[in-house]
Amino acid sequence: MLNFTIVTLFPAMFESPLNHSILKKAQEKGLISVVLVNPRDYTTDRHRITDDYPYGGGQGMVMKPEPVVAAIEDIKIRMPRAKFILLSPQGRVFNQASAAELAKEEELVLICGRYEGVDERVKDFIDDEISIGDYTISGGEPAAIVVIDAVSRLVPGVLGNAKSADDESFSNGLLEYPQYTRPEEFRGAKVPEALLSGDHERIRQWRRQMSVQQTQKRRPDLIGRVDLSPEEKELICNQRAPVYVALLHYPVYDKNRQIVTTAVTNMDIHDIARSGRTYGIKGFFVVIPVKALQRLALKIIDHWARGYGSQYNATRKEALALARVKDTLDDVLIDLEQEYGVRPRIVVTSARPGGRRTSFAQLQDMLINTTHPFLIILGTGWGLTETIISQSDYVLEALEGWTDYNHLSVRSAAAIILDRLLGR
Ligand code: 9D3
Repeated sequence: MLNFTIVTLFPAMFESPLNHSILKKAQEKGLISVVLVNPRDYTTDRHRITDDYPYGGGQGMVMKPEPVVAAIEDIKIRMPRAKFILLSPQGRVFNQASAAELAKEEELVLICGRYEGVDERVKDFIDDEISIGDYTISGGEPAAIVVIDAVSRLVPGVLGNAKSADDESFSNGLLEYPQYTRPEEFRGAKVPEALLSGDHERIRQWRRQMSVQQTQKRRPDLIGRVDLSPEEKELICNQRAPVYVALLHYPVYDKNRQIVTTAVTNMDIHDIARSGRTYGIKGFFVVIPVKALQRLALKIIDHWARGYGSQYNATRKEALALARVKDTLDDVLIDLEQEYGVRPRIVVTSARPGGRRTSFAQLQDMLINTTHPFLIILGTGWGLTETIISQSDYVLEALEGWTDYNHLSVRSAAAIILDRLLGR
């Protein structure tokens, strides 16, 4: 049994939502109960005033503390164990886990704010503050209804046994699979064949695959927290754009903004290859026009990918097998164009401020919704030249801490960029 007490200036707003369907039945069965309390009944002035002007000026009105705190204190006498929750845009965002926490309580008091908010000192009389999401609604009442609905569903007996089990199976963190009912064909759109097969194992697999695919496509923010099988992870990897990384040793700036060629380093090649393999990139190009340095790069790669080192360390072999050496960026583009039949989208990184930047979130979205190849170009030395940057399709936002020091090594930057774009 869970009792909700709602503190609201507009009790009538709750009449209809509480008197339909599941919430109505839950009350009839005595599994939940709802009591409405109006702070206006706790005013002491002739006009029963509940709001006032904000100190310091500004738009609108603020809920006065006296009536709402009087209501809270009165409720507390009757229900000493109740949990007091203020619904407000400043609260922590409500989700299924918060609903599950609240469903363990016996007495919940939901306080609905109105106007531009409640006097800050009311917060000394509450246990928690909840928002239902990042958008503006006119008051706490619709939010309280959302909380009551989500919490009540988790009270034992409110849903039928079958339905609860059903809900349970979807709290696996994935979006639900697509549902179909009759007719078998509607305006030319057929029900997927797997669902008509009668083969329960096949139906289960189809539903799971659709759940994973839908979640990856529409809610990439959720997919990282889900336990996936190796096959499911591979499905996700193969669904997104093929990503390549190029480490450019020419043309790049030196300290004095002169265009130079930088030296190949053992550690950059190893570490970027290993990061690349970890995050599932398709290839890693080391771009260096100087023949002697090319030979050095090839020697490092071949030793580990094909030579003695490949027998000595199999995981290193797997990473360095991604690496290829190229004379110029154009050679990389020609290679990829040959493989995919289209010019790859070019992404550059630049530590220098200014210009139009693509955010990591934007680029992450682009990688999910396309099969077009992407090439991320990393500069060595003091960074990529303006000419290279002007050839790119996207300039990624700079990596920044909260200090004015910004000297990441290219291999550290590579790891951070790959994690943000391709990490779970
Ligand atoms: C101009 C600043 N606004 C704050 C974001 C003022 C304001 C707008 C709307 C102050 C209060 C409200 C009323 N909203 C709620 O009381 C509320 C709410 C919400 O607006 N969004 C998400 N969850 C909630 S819970 C309560």
